[in-house]
Amino acid sequence: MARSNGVKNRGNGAAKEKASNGNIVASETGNQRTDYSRWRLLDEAGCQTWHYLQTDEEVKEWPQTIADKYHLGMDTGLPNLPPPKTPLDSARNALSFFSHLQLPPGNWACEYGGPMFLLPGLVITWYVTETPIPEPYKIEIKNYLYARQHQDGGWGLHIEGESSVFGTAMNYTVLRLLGASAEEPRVVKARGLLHKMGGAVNGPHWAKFWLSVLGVCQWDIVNPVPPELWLLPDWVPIAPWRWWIHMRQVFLPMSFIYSKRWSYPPNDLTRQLRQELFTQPYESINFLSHRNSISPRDNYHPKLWLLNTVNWALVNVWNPYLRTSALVRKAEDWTWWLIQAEDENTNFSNLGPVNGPMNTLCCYIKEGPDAYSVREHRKTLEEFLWVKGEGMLMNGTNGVQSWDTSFLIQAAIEAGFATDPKWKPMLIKALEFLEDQQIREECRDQHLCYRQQRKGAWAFSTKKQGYTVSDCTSEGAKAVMMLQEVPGYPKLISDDRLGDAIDVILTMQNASGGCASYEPQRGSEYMEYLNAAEVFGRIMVEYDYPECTTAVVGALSMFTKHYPEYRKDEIAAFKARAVDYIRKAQRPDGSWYGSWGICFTYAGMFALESLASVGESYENSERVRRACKFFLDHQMDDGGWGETYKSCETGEYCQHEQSQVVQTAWACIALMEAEYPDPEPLKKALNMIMGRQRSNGEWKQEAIEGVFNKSCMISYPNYKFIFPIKALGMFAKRHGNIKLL
Ligand code: LAN
Repeated sequence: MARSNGVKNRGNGAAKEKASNGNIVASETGNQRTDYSRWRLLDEAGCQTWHYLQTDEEVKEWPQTIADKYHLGMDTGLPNLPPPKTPLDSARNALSFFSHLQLPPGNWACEYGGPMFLLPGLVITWYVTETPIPEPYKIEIKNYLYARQHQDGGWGLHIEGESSVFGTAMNYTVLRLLGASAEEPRVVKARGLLHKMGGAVNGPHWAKFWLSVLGVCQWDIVNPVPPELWLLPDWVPIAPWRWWIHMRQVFLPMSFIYSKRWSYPPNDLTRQLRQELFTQPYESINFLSHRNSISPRDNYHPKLWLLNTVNWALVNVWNPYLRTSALVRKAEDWTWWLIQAEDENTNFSNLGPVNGPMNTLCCYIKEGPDAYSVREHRKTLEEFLWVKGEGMLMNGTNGVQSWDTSFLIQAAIEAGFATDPKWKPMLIKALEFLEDQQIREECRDQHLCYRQQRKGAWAFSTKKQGYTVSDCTSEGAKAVMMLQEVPGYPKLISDDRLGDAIDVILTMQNASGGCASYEPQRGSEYMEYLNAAEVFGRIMVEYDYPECTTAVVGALSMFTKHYPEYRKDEIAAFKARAVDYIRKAQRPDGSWYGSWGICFTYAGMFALESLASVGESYENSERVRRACKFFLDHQMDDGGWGETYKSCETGEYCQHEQSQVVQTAWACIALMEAEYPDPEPLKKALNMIMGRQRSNGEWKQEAIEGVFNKSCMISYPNYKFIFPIKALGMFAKRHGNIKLL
């Protein structure tokens, strides 16, 4: 399909919502809007990109699908379904709706927004690399930012978070770079708030870094990011290869750019920004003195004395006196080698939405504007973009492909739908997708670039991105094993290939017995003393996660059932230690802290699944009874559960004012895994879930579901389909498909 993103006719500025061929119109709020009937989502083997069609011919040739319309917030025209009475009626209606959102390669997609610090990195990168930004993108990114602007005029770290300097300074900059006038009332309001918070000098490290790249701050304001650290021998306890992969892969290009002190040459617009972002004239600011200035709203994880001392020494002793040019060259050469390895191993997708733009900039600095690397980066950066009713945003990864597809398969099987001929084609397609997305070989120079074994793994998004995650591999393997067991389904993934997945999983255990995310823990948790990002917690190394550990336990248990002989003793020992970790991670009040979903509700569901896998239930385990009590103590009057994101920040359960469909489904699954004997709380909860279902089978979006690094929330919009289907299905299996509504 031809790709075309420019806009020929720049709207007439007068019409209301409907545009015929000019595409762009002004809405009632005065914003420009693109014509939503022209957006299309293209999914090529899981690589998802949005396209804005120019001509009526293109529109005719490439019709808009139901999935396009749904994601764009348009009317899907899907019919009303028979009103559900039983849990399976409700699950069937939900799957009926959700099946229309499956994309041609077999996967599901969705917005994966939430963080408000991602678009700025991308837009600044486009701007400083002089990458043309298509007009529809400019319009819809501005729309998104206006739609997400808080009452006070600012933006937070994530969509639900209170306004901060990070969110406000960066998104203000984006609006201006995309053409918003400094006099536009919403921009004026944002600037007012930013000034009230002390201006951009009070931003965290990453804000200072990006603004220095743009040439709006001076590099002196950025705390050191020395690439020399990459020259440390591997045995050194703080060597970067030991850090959590997201931190080291961001640190890598950041240190290269920092070392170059590269800034975009000033122009009229950036000179204006120099005056707008601060509370005093740019020329009078002593940038060096603001290295550690930070507003309290941004300072989630204040830097500790150790890091402040190290930074002082780097700025005052190391940089001026000891950092020889030979050392600089060596460090830059090695970081550049590692950057290229990352690009090559991910086909320029890169690990995530922060290092993607940064690596792009490194290639631009090193190889020039028209280099192959820069052109490839420009293409893959598109895969981070998403369009929804509110406008265009940047996703937290290049999609949720393998993860959501694995979960959907499992939920459908749980509800007994796999044997229904109606759903077979959909599930076979989903299986084909997972088959296509299993990673089949190791990376180039795996050990030199410190990559984890990955042959046989699944990534969270795509094989192209190519990073194994303990639970993504596990959920993928579970989905495949479960579906290939069902009579009538093809065996697309051989025993050997499942064995490869298990081999990867077996490399993932921490000394504690628990599992982390991308790799086992490689360094001490004391490394958090060197956490320089200020806005996030628990970022420096991998940790144990009950969620990831449970997925691994589940995959290993299922695998041994099918293949009892393969690495039998290792699997048994791994599992025993993993479940032991789950037991130890339980808090005295019966709960587990969740790191990837909000929060205790999410982790509790997983932990109880782990315990169930070794036969611990309400009847025979005090631990499980304690966990059930924790859940039941938090059930709300309407039968649901609701926990706010504050739980993740504070580490204490924070009650939401309103019950949430997704969390209620998680809690029901938890109680069922525990074999809680009384079905009444479950009936009440499922009754609430069914009551909120629309007549076409969908549920509407409620509060944000996911989290990372304790402080930043992220959306998992497909969870509102997947987990209710699973909970309703499990209930029917255990307590009968009885009338609930
Ligand atoms: C994700 C998304 C998926 C998530 C799960 C699989 C759910 C989890 O169980 C393991 C960790 C993982 C893979 C995960 C790690 C951190 C990610 C990649 C994210 C939360 C999505 C976005 C986030 C990434 C770090 C965002 C960029 C921000 C930085 C601080 C670099």
